[in-house]
Amino acid sequence: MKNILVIGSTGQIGSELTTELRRTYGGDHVVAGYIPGAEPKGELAAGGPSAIADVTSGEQLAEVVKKYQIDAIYNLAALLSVVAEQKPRLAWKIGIDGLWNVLEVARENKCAVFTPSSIGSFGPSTPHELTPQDTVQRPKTIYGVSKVTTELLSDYYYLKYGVDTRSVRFPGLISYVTPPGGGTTDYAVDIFYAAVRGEKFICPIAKGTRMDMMYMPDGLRAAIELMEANPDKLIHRNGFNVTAMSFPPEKIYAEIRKWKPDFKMEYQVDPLKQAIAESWPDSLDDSAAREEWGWRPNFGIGAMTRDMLEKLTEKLG
Ligand code: AKB
Repeated sequence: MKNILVIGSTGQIGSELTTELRRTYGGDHVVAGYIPGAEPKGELAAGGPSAIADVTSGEQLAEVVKKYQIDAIYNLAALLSVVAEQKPRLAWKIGIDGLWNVLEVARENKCAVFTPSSIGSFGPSTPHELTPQDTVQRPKTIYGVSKVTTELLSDYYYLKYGVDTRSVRFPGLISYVTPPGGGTTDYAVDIFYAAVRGEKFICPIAKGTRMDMMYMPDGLRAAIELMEANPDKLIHRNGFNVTAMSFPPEKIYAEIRKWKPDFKMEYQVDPLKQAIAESWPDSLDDSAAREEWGWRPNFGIGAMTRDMLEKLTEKLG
């Protein structure tokens, strides 16, 4: 059985991905990597081993990889788009200097590496409708610059050293488990918390602004299925367009109101978030992922909304 290290196991994706990987590969085979101050708790702490795995220290990563005889690393350490604009140096240090350390450790220890890219790797000059797999990537945010670099550096390590690097360009991920922090697509999660708490939602993104989104169970499956895909079938590697739905704020609001007719939303547009959102695709073409490794989402906007409302209502009591 494969041994896996999840770096960033207590974050929005990591907390659910670690649990899902443990279900598939067994608890003892999946190490929850964390940084001090963000220790795993509850099920995450009890379900298997955990270890400090800070991407800014190559030596420390190497120790963990050797100790647990790691075969595959899911590297989820990154700042999201809005917070990265406020701390560009830190975003680079974690996203790129950190990735360098991960790739070096992977090269020395023959590990496969998954590092997510994002719709943030595209920019204003990218075609916005059905954004192709291979197209212009000239983002104007540090998040985008670091995601394009992530894709290129990961490709480089594959081509030069044969490191098995793979990634997807995640859209906004919607989940009821761990809230995201500092992203442009966070509103699509926050709106559900407001609806379930019976509060009015103040929307930071303008009416008509479409972005790609995905329900977390599909996001987890995308990462795991790509890492399990037959390498002979992969023409691309870093990273694949994947999507499940694309909507503007008024569409998700209307969808929630089917279940909560009294729910209210008002717009107070945040200029930074809006500028980032407008520079991203309106909808992705994910046919390369479908053709090369059989990607298919299970949740559209209706099924996702229903499940989110149900699960969040249980969670918030
Ligand atoms: C963000 O909004 O920053 C992220 C992303 C789409 O990469 N959720």
